[in-house]
Amino acid sequence: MTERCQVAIIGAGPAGLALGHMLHLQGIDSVILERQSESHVRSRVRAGVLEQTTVDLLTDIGVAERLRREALVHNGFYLRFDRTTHHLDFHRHSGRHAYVYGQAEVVADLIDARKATGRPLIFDADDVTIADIDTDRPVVEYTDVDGRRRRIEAEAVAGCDGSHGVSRTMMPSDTRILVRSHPFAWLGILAHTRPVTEEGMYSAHPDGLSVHSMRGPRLSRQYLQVPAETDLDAWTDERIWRELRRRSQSDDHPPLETGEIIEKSLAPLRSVVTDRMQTGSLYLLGDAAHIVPPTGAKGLNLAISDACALSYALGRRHRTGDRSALTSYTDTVLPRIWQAQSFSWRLTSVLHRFGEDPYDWELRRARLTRWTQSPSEQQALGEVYLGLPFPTPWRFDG
Ligand code: RFL
Ligand code: PHB
Repeated sequence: MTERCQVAIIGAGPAGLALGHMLHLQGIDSVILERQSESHVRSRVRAGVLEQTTVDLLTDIGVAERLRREALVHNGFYLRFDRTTHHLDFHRHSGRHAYVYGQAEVVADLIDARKATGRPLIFDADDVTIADIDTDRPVVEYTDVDGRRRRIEAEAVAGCDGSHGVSRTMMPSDTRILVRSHPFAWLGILAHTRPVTEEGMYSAHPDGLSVHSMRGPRLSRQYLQVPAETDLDAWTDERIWRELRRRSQSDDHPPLETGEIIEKSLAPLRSVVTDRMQTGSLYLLGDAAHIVPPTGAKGLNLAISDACALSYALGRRHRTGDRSALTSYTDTVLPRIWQAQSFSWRLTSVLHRFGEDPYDWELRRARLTRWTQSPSEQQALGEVYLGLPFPTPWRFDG
């Protein structure tokens, strides 16, 4: 059985769902295919910090009502080192904010918005394949929840299926994939405890980074830098709390509150950029094309920024037949992606422990000290943390 649509979107993460909504608002139809179940997608604990730029976009496309009510509004973040806590106030320089609102909530709001449009969002879509991307009639096939093979003929395919999806495997073999692996991972927890500071905190300890974020007044989200080959089972709750407490000790705040851990996960740190994000009628977005380490909280924001650029380009073709913005999609999005890579790498290299060398720690401490003392350094960090402008508007209004 063959269905037709303008855009086949693979993956119902932030990139795919946001793109689907922006296309809908421009009168472009799409089918979103998601491998996982709806409950799985709604409950995946991941990112939490949204740039002002992302929140402005979500507001503009009408999916930020709950976010505006429930998100925690932050001016910047805290840095802790040498047992001393410093606040970096980026809001002061720009009037802009960062918003703490879990990725699962963003995804839930986008799923609800999609359902309200009545356009197709298909969960449990197995064995997705993509063919004929060198034509204007690419074909996507999948097996539905009842085991039936389905076929969709589209005009474009949006690969929003993350770093383990099928879309990126369709890129030509000469596509350059630039990778930097880091020798550590983040062990993350969600716990019923009061966050240690009112805004998120990176604590740079000679023995490694700890990150203290939150999802609510009594719900903390915290991370520990651990070696890449860490076995999660070796980390009992007690060991996690001990290490979080040790790395975040200070002379100016009470010790960390401990409590029930309700989620535990391990995420390796990687930096990846596919420096060609399109081939024929296939376009890659978000984690399917690039990964940043979580330091700096850029991944979800970049996924939304790519969706915005592709929405504009598809809108332009739809309204005028002009393909120029589609042709230049990669060139349009890559500069902002590299700014995020650069920012994430900068934070990663200053905040993590890389080895035993005491010279290394002193260099990092010197950099951290500049960040806490220099308004111009803070302004520069804040420009990227709160979100550089998106490369294009989301809608073609010509
Ligand atoms: P996603 O969210 O991975 O969504 C891809 C979707 O595609 C589905 N899929 C398939 N569907 C059909 N067929 C297939 N063959 C498929 N293969 C996969 C998947 O099930 C999934 O639903 O990618 P997207 O949309 O590009 O979004 C990217 C973000 O999820 C990611 O960059 C962020 O989570 C990264 N990140 C953070 N980003 C931020 O902006 N702020 C943060 O505070 C932040 N913190 C984090 C993070 C990532 C972390 N981990 C888990 C690496 C903290 C952590 C610990
Ligand atoms: C989070 O709240 O999950 C979070 C905070 C800061 C980061 C990454 C993730 O750098």
